[in-house]
Amino acid sequence: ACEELAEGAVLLRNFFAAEQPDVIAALRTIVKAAPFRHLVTPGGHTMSVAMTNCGRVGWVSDSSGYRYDPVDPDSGKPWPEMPAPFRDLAARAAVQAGFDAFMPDACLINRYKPGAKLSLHQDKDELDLRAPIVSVSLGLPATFLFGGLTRSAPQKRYRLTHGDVVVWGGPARLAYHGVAPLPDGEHPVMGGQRINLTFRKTQ
Ligand code: MD5
Ligand code: FE
Repeated sequence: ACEELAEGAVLLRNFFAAEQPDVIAALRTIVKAAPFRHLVTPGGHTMSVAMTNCGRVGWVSDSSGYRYDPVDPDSGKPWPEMPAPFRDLAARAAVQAGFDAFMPDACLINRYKPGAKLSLHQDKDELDLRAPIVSVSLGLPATFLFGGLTRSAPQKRYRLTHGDVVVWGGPARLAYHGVAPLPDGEHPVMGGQRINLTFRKTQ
């Protein structure tokens, strides 16, 4: 089932059932090589969401700013490669949403434990804003906040659950968005956390 949340934003509920075990196995391998860490924002705040990456470049933040970096600053090594089940899932979702030939070069992996949140922001560190962003939700349900093109625009709330995929493109690509503090819970596959895979074409 395909649901248009807003112009350019397509929600695919429970999209990845078939390849779920492959995706989760690949995720565990990535996290062993590049463990989750809490990044510090340029303003000096430690993020409540823990992050890691796979792909040619990874999103990082430190006191000097945000950037996409080919090297994991914690290990000094390249980020783990983007595994085939990740690539396939992202490409398939983009096609389903009406984009084709989506070739992400970065996958930011966000981990929310209860209480973790993502404040309202825009994703604009990527050079090609015509490419969509594909996000895959795993584990505990979260409330996603979807605003408009200005910080003060009214927000809609969507509950995203395990297996939901959202393709953010067109006018939704630059909308302000965030995630409300994660409620406590236990998910049968993922335990007491929510993980979001965010696929991007950065160049
Ligand atoms: C998350 N992550 O649930 C979200 C999924 C991030 C982030 O926001 O920056 O790591 S990606 C949601 C997204 C991306 C691009 C545009 C819009 C939403 N949008 O227009 O609402 O951890
Ligand atoms: Fe974002």
